[in-house]
Amino acid sequence: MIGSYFGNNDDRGLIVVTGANVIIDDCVFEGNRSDHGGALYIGGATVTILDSLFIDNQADESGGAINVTQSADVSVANGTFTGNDAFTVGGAIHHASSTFDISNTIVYGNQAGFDDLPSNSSISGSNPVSATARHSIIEHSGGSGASWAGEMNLADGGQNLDVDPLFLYPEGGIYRLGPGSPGLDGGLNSTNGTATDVRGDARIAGGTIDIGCHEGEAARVFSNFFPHLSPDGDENANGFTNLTDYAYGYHPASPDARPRLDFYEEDGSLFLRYTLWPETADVEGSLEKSPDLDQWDPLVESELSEVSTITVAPNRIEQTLQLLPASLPGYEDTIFIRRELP
Ligand SMILES: [Ca+2]
Ligand SMILES: [Ca+2]
Repeated sequence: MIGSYFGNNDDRGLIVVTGANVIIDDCVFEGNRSDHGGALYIGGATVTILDSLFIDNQADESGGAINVTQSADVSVANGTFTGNDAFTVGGAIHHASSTFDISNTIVYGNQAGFDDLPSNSSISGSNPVSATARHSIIEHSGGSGASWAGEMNLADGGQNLDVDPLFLYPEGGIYRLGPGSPGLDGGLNSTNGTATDVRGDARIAGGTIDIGCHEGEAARVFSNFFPHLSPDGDENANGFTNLTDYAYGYHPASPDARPRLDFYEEDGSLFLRYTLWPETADVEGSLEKSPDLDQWDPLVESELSEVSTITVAPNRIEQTLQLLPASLPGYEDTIFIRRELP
């Protein structure tokens, strides 16, 4: 089974039972719900899961995304599990009396009702035939070594981390690895022989496979945040392009987007204030000055002083800059400021 989408099923995405031998590759399981294993119930079968994404699945009992049981033999390589929820244990995965191997996989941001053990929100297990995790980011696992959460009944195969994977834009459903993600080049090449990741890009970049279903660092640019929107479109019909809304820290589909550059005077000083997404690589925008709206020159660093940068919403910061008039000869009477976007 390659490149399928299983979404919003009220009675789970897929059931694999005794005798079956299945490969699941480049699949997305989203928003499925069942009693055991919101997306997948694997009873006694041999199943290999590769480069697949499990988001927002829900189990009324154990295994928010996957339930592995009845002497099944399951291996997961380069999975990404987030937003899954189990009523009891195994927010992402529950394994019982089975062989279970997990590698190069992200389990982060899942929930379980039985939260007496923090690891229950990620993975729970009982009576394994054999179960091992390696080269994975598993929230509440403690990471490889002495702090490893043994109650998962999952052997520590080494190189496991308990850290934020730094998804690019999880609030917007973008689970690619952002700049500086610990998942970059964190995997073990030998556990996954596929040619492509879940998006169809080359599975190994930079010589070492990444952790999770996506390969490669996703730069903080418009096309990665909003892959389905054209920069020149106007999704929210506010008169500004999608790229301009984004450049001013707004979601292009938000009806409240009001891109603007505030320019104001206080105590005899001049200030500029605008919002933007932090650390974006494409819309820093250059500030320009003009005495007459005709001739425009760049505002250079010595003419500006950063007053403050504050976070005003998820993925949105507000920056205030002071203009230093002493260094702006020729602009004593009038100055026009604009922010040029690329
Ligand atoms: Ca890589
Ligand atoms: Ca717009």
